[in-house]
Amino acid sequence: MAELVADYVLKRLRDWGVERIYGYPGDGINAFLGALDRAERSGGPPFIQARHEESAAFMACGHAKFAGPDRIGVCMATSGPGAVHLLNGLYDAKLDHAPVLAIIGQQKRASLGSHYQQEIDLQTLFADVSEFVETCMVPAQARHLVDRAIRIALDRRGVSAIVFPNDVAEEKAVESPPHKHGFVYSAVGYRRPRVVPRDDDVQHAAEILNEGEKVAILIGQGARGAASEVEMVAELLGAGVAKALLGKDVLPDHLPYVTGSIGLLGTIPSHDMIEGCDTLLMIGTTFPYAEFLPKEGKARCVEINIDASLIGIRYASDVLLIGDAGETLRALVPHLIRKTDRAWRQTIEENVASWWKIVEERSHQDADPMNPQRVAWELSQVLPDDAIITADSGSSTNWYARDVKLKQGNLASLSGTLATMGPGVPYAIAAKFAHPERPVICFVGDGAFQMLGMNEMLTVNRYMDRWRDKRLVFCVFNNQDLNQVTWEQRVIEGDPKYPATQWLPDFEYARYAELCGLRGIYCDSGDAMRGAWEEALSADRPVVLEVKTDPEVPPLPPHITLEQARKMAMAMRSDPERTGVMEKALRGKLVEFLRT
Ligand SMILES: Cc1ncc(C[n+]2csc(CCOP(=O)(O)OP(=O)(O)O)c2C)c(N)n1
Ligand SMILES: [Mg+2]
Repeated sequence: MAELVADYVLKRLRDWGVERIYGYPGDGINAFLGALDRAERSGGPPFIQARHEESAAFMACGHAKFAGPDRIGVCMATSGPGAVHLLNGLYDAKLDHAPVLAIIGQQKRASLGSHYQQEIDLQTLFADVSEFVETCMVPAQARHLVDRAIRIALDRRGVSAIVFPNDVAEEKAVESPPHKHGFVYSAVGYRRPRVVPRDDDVQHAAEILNEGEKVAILIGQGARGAASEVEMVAELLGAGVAKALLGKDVLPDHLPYVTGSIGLLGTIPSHDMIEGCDTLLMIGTTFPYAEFLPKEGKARCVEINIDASLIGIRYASDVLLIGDAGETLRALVPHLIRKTDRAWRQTIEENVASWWKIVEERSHQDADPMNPQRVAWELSQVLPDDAIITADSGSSTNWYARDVKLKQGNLASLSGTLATMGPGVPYAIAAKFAHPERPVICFVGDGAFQMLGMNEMLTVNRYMDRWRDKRLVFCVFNNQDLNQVTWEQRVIEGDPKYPATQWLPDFEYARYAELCGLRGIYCDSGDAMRGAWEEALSADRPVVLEVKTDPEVPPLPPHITLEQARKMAMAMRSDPERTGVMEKALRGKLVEFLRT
């Protein structure tokens, strides 16, 4: 049989080093399904069937985040409904700057514009989410569309989408178009260029950093790969390092001057460092909440970002260094003078040490039946060095951000910018495919698990034989509540918890896991939590670790403003959980005051 466009596209993806395609079938991609079958005998890429196209897109995004620098995640869906389902996962990739290629089916060319079944204007639908979107109308287009889509997604760290009407995908491939006017010949390949700022700007940045007496560093995911340079600069400047959510795994939490997360999900030492600094060095971050940065004019600021569109957008920085983090810091180091007065750094280290004691004490406070912070704390005690951690969006994101103590070698991510519910489980599955020899741990709320995660346990069952090392743990926080929002209602709106919107149906997740052929472990006691983690991390198959946690333990921001306290008091007038909430909020805060 002659090679079809669909076969050719898969071959081109192989040439690009694409490892697998996450997706879900439909008649818009029928030609690809046959081609995937044939490709299995010639080296793939293999098709991994998710339970929902949104999950498939999250998996592609997870692949891009965990597989290594400049590796693209690929997802595939059918026309109409399949395409629409992909969108949220693709937006997650767009907003977190993860390179993803979406291959989407379309109805036959002749039917387009006729209000045909499953006909959606895909070019328009994907225009906003994509850096590059194009419809393949004739076979000779396929080669350059694949090449450009992947190169653009990698270079711009975003989403590319190619739409294939099914009848084009099943035509005979044209690998090398005729050498005639109107035809083009594209190439495979992408290597990220070195991007370094100008010498005089580096010099200017060094002057500002040398003049600072209290330097704070804030890193984001753009600092990934530059850990040793960040450490060197922090040492020279006598600075502490705070981490935006997506930068959590850039530096280990065991370093004494790493103050941890920042912002609403932040730590006290990060908050105090930013409040007290006179100079700020921001590296590869677009941390959104500018109110957690110094007041304008209060600190001088040097910022490094590889992307000019993402620099100078949160603080009126004095020097904007457009460049790769590692390269730029290496250029900066020879100009930096080691600070001889280490008092600022010492204060930061003391605050960090005292913070970890607060975290430990808060996590051990009684709750009914279990304090969710204990789940994170005990994980930190047994976390394998090579573990990959994913988190969903919810109250457990707080515990992930603040309480989990990452080690050198851990990888970790979540939906940092879209902050969508749903990606925790699919990210973990993609991480396991990308690194089958490493343990993978997912933090997910019961709401998110019910929304999308539960279904994917069937996917885990289907593919777990492919992973030699079976350690894959889905830690489900069963609090029967959309807890993060419940707390936002209380603290931001001053409204009591409204069970009609917030309460979740109870469900036995550990038993469900067994039904899915996985291991189910249930834990509702803080003292049993370490044992539960150890059991989960040594199981002979993937595990759902259901933790029954107390929704009344507040995911407190580092400092409550007067306004927040006022709103909270208002909410408490008629909150159904008023007694427990007041008591537990107060106890959590007391630990902090007793320490400081
Ligand atoms: C797709 C989507 N829908 C709604 C939200 C708003 N939201 C943010 S956190 C949250 C609660 C999540 O509940 P759950 O997964 O049970 O975690 P919990 O906060 O209870 O720990 C909601 C509804 C969102 N971020 N994404
Ligand atoms: Mg919940």
